[in-house]
Amino acid sequence: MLKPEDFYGALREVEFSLIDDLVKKAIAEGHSAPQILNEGLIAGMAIVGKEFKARDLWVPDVLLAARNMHRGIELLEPLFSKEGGGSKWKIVLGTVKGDIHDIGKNLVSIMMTGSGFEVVDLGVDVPAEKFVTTIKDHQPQIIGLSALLTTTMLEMRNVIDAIKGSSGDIKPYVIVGGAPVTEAFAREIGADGYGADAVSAVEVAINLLEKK
Ligand code: B12
Repeated sequence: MLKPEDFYGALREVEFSLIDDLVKKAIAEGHSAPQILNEGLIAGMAIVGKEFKARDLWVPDVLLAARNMHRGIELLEPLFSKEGGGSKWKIVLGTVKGDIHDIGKNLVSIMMTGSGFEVVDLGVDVPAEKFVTTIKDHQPQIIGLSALLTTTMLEMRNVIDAIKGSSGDIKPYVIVGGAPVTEAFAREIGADGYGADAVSAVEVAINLLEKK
């Protein structure tokens, strides 16, 4: 059993050595990458989130935890990625305008890549128009929008309206996610799919594409 408190401790460290050791040890002990991610890193980050909410931690602490989380994910990434094979589908991913949270989006990117998608990652704070121009340039089958704030989740509706209202011939499916987003909200704003985590993100995308 992995202990979330151990990962929490490593996420709070200034040095990378603790998170490196913990993730490498968990791999060596035979824990699977999804297990290390969910029971270790994400569970550890949930404690950081709780303390941040309770004001026991501050933005610099959370930034440090985010940096360490990225490091841990980097170590797991090779275990998720499949070798070879041309990409069958393309997804454009981005965190919407006003929002700079990217840990969840990056996990979705890793899982999509590992499942045979070519990923065009637009990063964070992405305006609606950027999604529209990228659809013209890259012709993806799926757009994935991420938002972590109750304020920026509303921006998802603008992006969906901009995509639907654009003049281009290509109208990709739009899937949405991020901690405050729900299935009901996704339906309300006209998204084609919602994923509660990175694994469901892939399942939702593939279900949409295969029903075509
Ligand atoms: C890390 C963090 C930060 C870091 C972000 C660093 C980074 N590079 O991402 C920093 C310090 C920068 C930050 C800043 C802020 N944050 Co912050 N942050 C968090 C924290 C602690 C963890 C988020 C996280 O990474 N979770 C782990 C990942 C793996 O989970 P996830 O993002 O939900 O992603 C999963 C799913 O949602 C899904 N998913 C995600 N994206 C997508 C996309 C698609 C298409 C699909 C299908 C699925 C999907 O799959 C992912 C993998 O399983 C949360 C607390 C929390 N409980 O969420 C607060 C939190 C989100 N932040 C919060 C706040 C308030 C802020 C600030 C406003 C603080 C401030 N006063 O400045 C700023 C806002 C900055 C901005 N404009 O965006 C609040 C939001 C409250 C609200 N109701 O809106 C939270 C909830 C903390 C709290 N409880 O108060 N934050």
